[in-house]
Amino acid sequence: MIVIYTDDLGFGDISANGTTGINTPNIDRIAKQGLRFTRAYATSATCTPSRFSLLTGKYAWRKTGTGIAPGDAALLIPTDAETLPGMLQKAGYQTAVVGKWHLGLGPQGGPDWNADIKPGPLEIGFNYSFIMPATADRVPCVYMEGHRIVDLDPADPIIVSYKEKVGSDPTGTENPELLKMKYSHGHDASIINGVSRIGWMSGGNKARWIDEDMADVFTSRAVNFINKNKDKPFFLYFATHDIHVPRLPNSRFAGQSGMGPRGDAILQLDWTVGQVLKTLDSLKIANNTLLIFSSDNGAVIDDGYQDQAAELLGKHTPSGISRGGKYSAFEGGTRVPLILRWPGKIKAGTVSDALFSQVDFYASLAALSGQAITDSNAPDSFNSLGTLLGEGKSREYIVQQSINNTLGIIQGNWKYIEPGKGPAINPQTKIELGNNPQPQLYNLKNDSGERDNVAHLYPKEVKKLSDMLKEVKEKSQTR
Ligand code: NG6
Ligand code: CA
Repeated sequence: MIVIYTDDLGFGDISANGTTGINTPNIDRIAKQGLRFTRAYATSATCTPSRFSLLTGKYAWRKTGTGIAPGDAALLIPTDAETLPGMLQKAGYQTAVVGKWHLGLGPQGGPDWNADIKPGPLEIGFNYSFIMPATADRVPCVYMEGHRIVDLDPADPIIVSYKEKVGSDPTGTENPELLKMKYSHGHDASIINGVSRIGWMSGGNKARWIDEDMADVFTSRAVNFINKNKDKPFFLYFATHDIHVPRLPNSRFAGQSGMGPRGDAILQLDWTVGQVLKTLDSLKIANNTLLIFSSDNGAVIDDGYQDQAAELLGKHTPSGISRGGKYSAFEGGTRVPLILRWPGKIKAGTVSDALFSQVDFYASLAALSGQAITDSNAPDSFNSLGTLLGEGKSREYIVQQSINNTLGIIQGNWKYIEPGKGPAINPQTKIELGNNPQPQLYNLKNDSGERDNVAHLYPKEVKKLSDMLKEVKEKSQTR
């Protein structure tokens, strides 16, 4: 099994979903040979909580501290509960994470970057781990393999702070003339590889990554893992950096999309997917490998760097027909691409309009590998294996979480958004966040763009959905 989990890729960012402004032939090939979903959801409109839910089968909003994690956060996933990779390990799978982590590392108080960094992926069920600790726009800008930072020179130890400047490296605020890509908001601290980041770091000079090589580095580690494990059951959680900021694709892709770095990053992502497909073909294991392609949250245009994403967007619609984007309680926050391929098991070239939530991967893959889930684990994960294989049955309801922890619930074509605190629009990203002090109700069938709040016309529907949401929140387990 392989899960390619992309970052900030919107529903409308791939040609498989009908976009014409950009061509993603490799991603489209998964769809041609498999099943494409139109109503699949990440649990949250940001990265950390979506990943938390994916790996634990639990809504992240049940646990405090699972919002967007700083780069020096402690491990957010408890080591004493079973996880998705841990469950698959028990089923005899070799498990790996390659790419973006962003779920914290180390004990309370955060990691000591210069020693063994644990607990982390290896303590929650992965046999192999090659990760960036948080995001590419957060320090420390280094890779980690297992418990250690790759290429760390003990004579040049790493210091990281999210409170104040450490060391004497230049920063975005002090030395903007050193920047190859300027920030638009936030991202004004330590400069690494000509780009200022969130947070400060010093030391670890030999270990620092080159953003332009990142897709190559992660792809080679993912391909190596597949090669090494081709004869055994394996689970690869391949969490790409693309298309998150800072968008600095390799020179092979720079300038190729006509949409600037954001579009070029999509082409680089498509190349990455192509390398995985090629590897499965050449090893002749495509037919017995379930391949899942999705994203952790919806699209964002300006996420903090002046990379011309807005200026060069043209007619491209990253969120497709949905309103809002990353961070939002509107559909653009969590309705994401989902495509599965499993030749012989999933019918080629099919499309499903069934409701699916990523929180269900856990129980669905448990069912697939014959594992029972004990009661306290994966409390919100339902076995939706049939849906994933194309039988078309919708999840009973979908719960969505915005950056402001405003929750929405979808049942059938109705969507309810609870009264939310927080701005209606984020002034920096310009994204409509879906916060409204009044209840909101939309009929997604007639009004997929959530333009017409009909809460006042259907008070019974509002009551039904708000009661359902209340029950989901009050219970500690929905499964
Ligand atoms: C925000 C960052 C944004 C991005 C996001 C996390 C600022 C102003 N914005 O706080 O750039 O890093 O966090 O994205 O700093 S996520 O996809 O990992 O959730
Ligand atoms: Ca993300």
